[in-house]
Amino acid sequence: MARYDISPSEYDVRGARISIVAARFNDAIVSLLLEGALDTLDRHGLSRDDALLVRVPGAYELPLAARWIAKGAGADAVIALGAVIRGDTPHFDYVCAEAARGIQAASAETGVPVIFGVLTCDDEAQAHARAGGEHGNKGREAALAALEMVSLRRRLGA
Ligand code: INI
Repeated sequence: MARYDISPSEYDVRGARISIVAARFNDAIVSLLLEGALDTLDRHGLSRDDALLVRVPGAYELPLAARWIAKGAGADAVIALGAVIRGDTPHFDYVCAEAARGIQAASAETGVPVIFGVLTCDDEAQAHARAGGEHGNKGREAALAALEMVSLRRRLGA
């Protein structure tokens, strides 16, 4: 049976062009996700000097910028990073829903993996716990997902 179950030690990402689009809203959290993602790319041999970093106002703007990058900038994968934290109004639900839906649509429409690295949390403590705290760093996990998808695409010849 042919197997396509690629572990980090088997990633094939030499020369991969990874772009990151990061929301500026909740920057204290997003910067931690960004550092986790960049450090993970470094550890897999991709220089942060070669990565494209684009900032947008908030998570709601991530999908459109990701689509622009995926279509125009020759990216092998785009990592979308943001942090949406629940407030007193339903605004949170709209921002989360559109970020998730739009990021999935950007992937489907362009064929470029667009990775969902957006925290959706009830409060800042939950966000910190997932941005280098007790639940790890979701920016790091998003970077690993991007590297795995690049590797999978190369192995499948897709
Ligand atoms: N954007 C975020 O990235 N996180 C949030 O928590 C957030 N909240 O809570 O409002 C948020 N709002 C801004 C939104 O993403 C857009 O930038 C704005 O609505 C302009 O389109």
